[in-house]
Amino acid sequence: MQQLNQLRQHLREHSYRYYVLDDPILSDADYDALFQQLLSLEKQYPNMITADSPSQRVGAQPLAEFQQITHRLPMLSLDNIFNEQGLQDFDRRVHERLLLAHEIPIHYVCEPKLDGIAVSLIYEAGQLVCAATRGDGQVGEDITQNMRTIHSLPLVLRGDDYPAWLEVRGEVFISKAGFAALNQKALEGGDKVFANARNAAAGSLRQLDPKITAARPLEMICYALGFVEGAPLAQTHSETMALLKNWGLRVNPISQLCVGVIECQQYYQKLCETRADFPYEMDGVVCKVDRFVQQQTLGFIARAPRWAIAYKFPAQEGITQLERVEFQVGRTGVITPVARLTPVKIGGVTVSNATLHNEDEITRLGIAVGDQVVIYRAGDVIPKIERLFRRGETRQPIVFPQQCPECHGRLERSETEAAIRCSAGLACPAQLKETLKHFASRKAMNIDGLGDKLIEQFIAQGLVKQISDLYQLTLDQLTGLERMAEKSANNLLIALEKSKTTQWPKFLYALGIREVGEATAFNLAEYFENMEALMAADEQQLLAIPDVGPIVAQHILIFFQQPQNCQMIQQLLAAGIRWPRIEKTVGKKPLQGKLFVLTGSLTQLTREQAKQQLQALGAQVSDSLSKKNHYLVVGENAGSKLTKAQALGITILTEAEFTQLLNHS
Ligand code: 5U1
Repeated sequence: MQQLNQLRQHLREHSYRYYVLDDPILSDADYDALFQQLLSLEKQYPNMITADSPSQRVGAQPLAEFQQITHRLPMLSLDNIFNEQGLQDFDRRVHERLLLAHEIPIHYVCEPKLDGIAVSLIYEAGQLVCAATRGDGQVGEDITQNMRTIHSLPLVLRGDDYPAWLEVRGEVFISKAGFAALNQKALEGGDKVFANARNAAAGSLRQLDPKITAARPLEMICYALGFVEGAPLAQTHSETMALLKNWGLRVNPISQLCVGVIECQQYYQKLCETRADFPYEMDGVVCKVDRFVQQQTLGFIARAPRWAIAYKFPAQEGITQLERVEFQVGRTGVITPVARLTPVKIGGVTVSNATLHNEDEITRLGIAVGDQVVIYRAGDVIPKIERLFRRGETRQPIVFPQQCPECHGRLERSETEAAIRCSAGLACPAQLKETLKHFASRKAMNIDGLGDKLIEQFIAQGLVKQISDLYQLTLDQLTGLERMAEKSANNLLIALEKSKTTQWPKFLYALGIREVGEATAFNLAEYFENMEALMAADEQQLLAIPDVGPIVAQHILIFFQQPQNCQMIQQLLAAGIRWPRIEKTVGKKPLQGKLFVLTGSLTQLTREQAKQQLQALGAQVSDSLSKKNHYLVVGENAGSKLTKAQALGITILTEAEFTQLLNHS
């Protein structure tokens, strides 16, 4: 046993030197020989195999599905800036919020923003016990089995000074070389190639069989802590990164402490010029306020922190020929011209399609088929045609269709927007297909296994003419389809059944109301307790909801005025779709009878949200302070109420204490 443990420890140390310190002292062959030694010893003594052994990276069993994981702290995204002015503005806002004079430079840490997938890792007692995707920021998917296959990720932390419960966040990615090799292998095997390294990384993490993931060249670099139990580990981000590195986690060696915004700009400039020399794709620089007390004071806005920003690299350009233009019909019937291009490599990615947005855009660009055009690509954004580069020798004008290219329905041009739409609604197979795709998507009803090809077959065979038909599908119908074995058909029926138990905001989002994205659906669901209340809402009520402006309100009103939409909702509910009722006012009310006053500005919630949450817990919120009050919640720049509350002996809560109270009530 001792020999086994020593061998494992050696292997871990060599991995650490190789992946984290970038300073190996063993050749690959020597490392392999050690690893083989471990395998043969473990074969001899199988009952001595431990889950944290370097040999146990690939789990034995594929999963049936990914479990959901609720993050103990939300996984935030970052706001973007695109130029030096944006950086200056960010720095000014930081100074203002910290009440610091502009001359006092802030300590920032700058690091590359990798173009990958954000992941959370949990180490309990130093053992990797859980890994999850970001998901919607609140709830992600359990990808522990897959993350264990990443060799640069320690299954056990080094040392003994780590906290009992440690959450670490970072980016999973595939290097440029790894991506090229992966696509080469796919080509040789006759498989589909990946469009870019980010998609390849995302697809690799979403494999139910960890053996597939293990064959993908995934890497991870850590960049933040999540929830940590116990006393703060350090005072700054840079100290924290040093701790993570000591514990065996890979952090970015080129991150840099920058004193003041000028140094941040210099860092950005240098990285922008040299980014092609790095082994992985990056799409910008992340600038973070280094000191945690300052981060805390700055707080968050919506889903992004005020103490960090993503400073994106400029888009990359390339020149190629416009071969033809096709017209696609979207979920809401909008006809979008799509340019088919002679494939061209831009920033390491092959681009062969670009959006042309609408008819006005084609006119503005003045382009024709056969022209040489300049393509613009910015990170994840769909490439677009920037401008005409050179007219082709033979040119064919781009002619916008007079009727829907899919169903030959009548086209309508709206008075308020440049879009042209097919008027056929769900009678148009393209709109039906996109509607079903949206309905089944992960953030909506999350119907596993209901992919594009299957939806196309349903529509072609006339099995699904409207959303609710999905829930009437039978095993016989499914097994009659191309490439649909009984097992897959059964799995789909199970997934459909499972999707019937959903959540109110998800169902609302799944309905596909124009301009109602995930966040708006969430806000609507917070405000309107049920479908009846939402359907009965008037414009004024809708406008009171965060995120809902006059246009969105109109779309919601129009949606519910259309009888076919109301009928669709009825049919879906009749099919058994349901969600747990969120009890707002009945049941346990832990703050019943408590009288609160809020003062100053809160960073994590708006006043209104704080008020609503308190009311939901049974508390009352008043504007003026008297001795009847139990609590005063103090945000930033609190005024005279604070002194008055102190004089009256009222309990004063900081924002952090208030958040804790809400979370634990
Ligand atoms: N390098 C780096 N990337 N990145 C992405 N740092 C970093 N921090 C992030 C994200 C989303 O979020 C912070 C709010 C922790």
